[in-house]
This record gives sequence, structure tokens and C-alpha cells, in this order.
Amino acid sequence: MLSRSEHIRELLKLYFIMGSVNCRLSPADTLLQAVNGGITLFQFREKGPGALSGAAAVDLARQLQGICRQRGIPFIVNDDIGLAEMLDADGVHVGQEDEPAAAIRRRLGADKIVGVSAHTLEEAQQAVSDGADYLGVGPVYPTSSKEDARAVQGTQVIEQLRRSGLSIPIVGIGGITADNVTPVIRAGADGISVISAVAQAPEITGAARHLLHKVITSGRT
Ligand code: TZP
Ligand code: MG
Repeated sequence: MLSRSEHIRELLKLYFIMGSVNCRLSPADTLLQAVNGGITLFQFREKGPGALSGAAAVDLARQLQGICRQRGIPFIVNDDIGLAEMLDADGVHVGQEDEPAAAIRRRLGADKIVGVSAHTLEEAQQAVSDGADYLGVGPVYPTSSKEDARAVQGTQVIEQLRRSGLSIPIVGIGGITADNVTPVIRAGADGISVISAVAQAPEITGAARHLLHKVITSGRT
């Protein structure tokens, strides 16, 4: 049997993040096609201009969670711990501006997945001691999917975290495509998190399949 962190590493290989504003097709069709292409984890992130709120956001979350449940893909909620609790989601992902990971861990219990965005070694160490299961590190490359994204950091921070001895599962995020995924994995990430490379792809299933193949074959130096 896989250990908890080995299991998380597997889930992070192709972590698809999306909300209604990111989609070219309907969110449900987008997710179904992405699942068919082999995504390993899904995050519901209903954010940005034009995002749904209130009951409409909850309804969409339920619909997407249903697809994930049917296909055995864990369903993670971005930011909204209350929504995650209401839906009994598999976990949450929070940024540095959100509720501290230690409080979330206490609230959700040991079984749920808690992910934290980290941009520096200090933030990463804090997240580890707070009980995070994985770190999202980026933006690795320029992105247009997040308005308030931090400065682009390349693969440097991932390399720095690994050099410092941190072994927590890490997923790279920000502007990642099939053409630039290899350095992210070689820097020490266990997988990639993408919005547009899947949600905006002309052919979603094929794009996801290709990305997963790239992650798996990129290996470590
Ligand atoms: N956090 C850092 S970059 C980013 C988030 C949510 C957006 C990633 O989207 P894309 O389209 O894969 O660059
Ligand atoms: Mg957040």
C-alpha cells in the first residue's frame, strides 16, 4: 500500500484546476473530457471576473463533484472551507491570504487533503509544520489565468525547496504547457497544476493525455 505522501504524489501528477470562467465548453463537459484524458486530481476554483456566487456556485460545485465521484478523482475546493465542509469534499487548497493551514487541518481533520500555495522557503516550512499535504509552487511561467498572480519565479523556488531537504509533495503551477513541463518535473515537482492548458485546449482529452505522458516521462535528473 502507498504511504499517504506517496498517494498524494500520485494524485499531483496532473492536477486540473477550473471554474466556469476558465472554460470554453460547459464546465461539466470540460471536466468529463479532462477526466477521460487522465487527470489525477481536480480543484474547483470559482474565481475572477464573471465567477458564479451563492447557490449557482454551490450547484456547479455539486455537479462537478458528482463527476469526480463517479470517476474516482478526488475533489478539492479552492479557498472556501465552508463549501468544502458542506459538500464533504476530499480537501481544500488555500493561499497565503486565506485561513492558516493549521486551523484548516484542525477543522477538517486528518483524513482530508490540505494544499497550500507557497512562494518562499519560509512559507513552505510553515505549511509543512501546519500539516499541509502538498505545496503548490509558482507561478513558474507567465499566466493569464490569475489576475493577482505573484512574480514569475521559473523553477528556482522548487529547486530551492528540494535543495533545502523538503520532501513534501510539490506541484508546479502557472503557465505550464506540454512544451515547458519537463524542467518543472526535473526541478523536483511531483506533478503539474494547470488551468488553461486543459480547459482552453482545442481538444481537451488529447491535451490532458499528452500532459500526463509528459509528466510521467520527464523523470528527474
Ligand atoms: N496560481 C498561480 S498561477 C495560477 C494559479 C491559480 C493560474 C494557473 O493557470 P494556467 O492557465 O495553468 O497558467
Ligand atoms: Mg486563495
